[in-house]
Amino acid sequence: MAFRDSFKLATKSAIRWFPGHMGKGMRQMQQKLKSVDCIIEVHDSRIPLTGRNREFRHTIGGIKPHILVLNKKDLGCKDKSVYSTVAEKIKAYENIDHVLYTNCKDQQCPGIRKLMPLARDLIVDSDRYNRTNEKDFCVMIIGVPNVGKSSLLNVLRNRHLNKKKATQVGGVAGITRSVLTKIKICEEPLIYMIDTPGILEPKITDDEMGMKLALVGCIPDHLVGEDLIADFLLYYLNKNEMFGYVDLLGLEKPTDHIAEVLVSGAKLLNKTKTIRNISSGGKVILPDVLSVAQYFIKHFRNGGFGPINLDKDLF
Ligand SMILES: Nc1nc2c(ncn2[C@@H]2O[C@H](COP(=O)(O)OP(=O)(O)OP(=O)(O)O)[C@@H](O)[C@H]2O)c(=O)[nH]1
Ligand SMILES: [Mg+2]
Repeated sequence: MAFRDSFKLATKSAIRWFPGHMGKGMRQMQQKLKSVDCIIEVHDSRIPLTGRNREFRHTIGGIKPHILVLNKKDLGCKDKSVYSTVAEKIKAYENIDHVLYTNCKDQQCPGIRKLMPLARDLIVDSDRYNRTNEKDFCVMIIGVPNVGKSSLLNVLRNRHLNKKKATQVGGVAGITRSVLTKIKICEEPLIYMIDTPGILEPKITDDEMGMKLALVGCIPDHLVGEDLIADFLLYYLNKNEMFGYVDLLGLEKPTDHIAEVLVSGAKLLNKTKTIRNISSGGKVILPDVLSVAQYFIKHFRNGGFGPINLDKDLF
């Protein structure tokens, strides 16, 4: 059976989610740069090459030591050889030498253990300009929404200081709304960290890039539409011959038609909604396709289809 080999949005409009707090956050981050020694950029390991905000490189990156943390590695690719291929590619294109993979749900994860010693070494070896005489180190965490920036700060603080959560975490994009005051992470050496709001590029013109960001949850679902995200997920699974959705949603065989998938899922999961027929006044029972789309997306985000590297084709 032939499946789609590319995904194009029906309307030409770019995916856009740049609420006021993002522009403000970017300005606040620039203002704080003077008191920062190192940048930790967090991104989702399921999309190591896609959707990283290029604005960061112009306004934030460049002169300070820069570590790229590819988080949620429990959901991304588990193949260690891919880790080094990704790191090499990023090094070649962007001049970022330090790439670590982390899982914030596991304090013992090697990437979490290595992160603070690496930041310390890079800061000690760097030119600290106006901060040469400061005894404490300051690290700023940046990245697109919902990749785990605040979770990383919390897990590091817990690991090094045995302290509870200091910054709010949540399953939807846009939890941290402003650049926070510095939070102590480590005593020896004294390291502070600044949490920041997730910031996307103002306009995402590449359809697949936008859909990958939406699928991993960097953009609120309702803005893109759960049906569209579900269709992109179906496109991706078929293209990569991952047919676990067939049983999950009660189909007989793979299909590239999202409506077929959602209606079948509604039947299997008994998800229906009752609406009133305006002309007859009677009740009509319809499949609740929206709630099946949400179920399908959630299954992917919980790792139900196994670890996935959505950027596989880009290597
Ligand atoms: N599976 C998994 N989930 C994670 C990991 N790190 C964070 N999360 C989850 O990802 C979601 C987003 O985490 P946050 O720490 O709020 O992300 P953020 O980057 O601060 O998000 P914004 O403040 O909205 O920009 C939460 O539901 C976390 O529990 C991880 O390593 N693995
Ligand atoms: Mg946050």
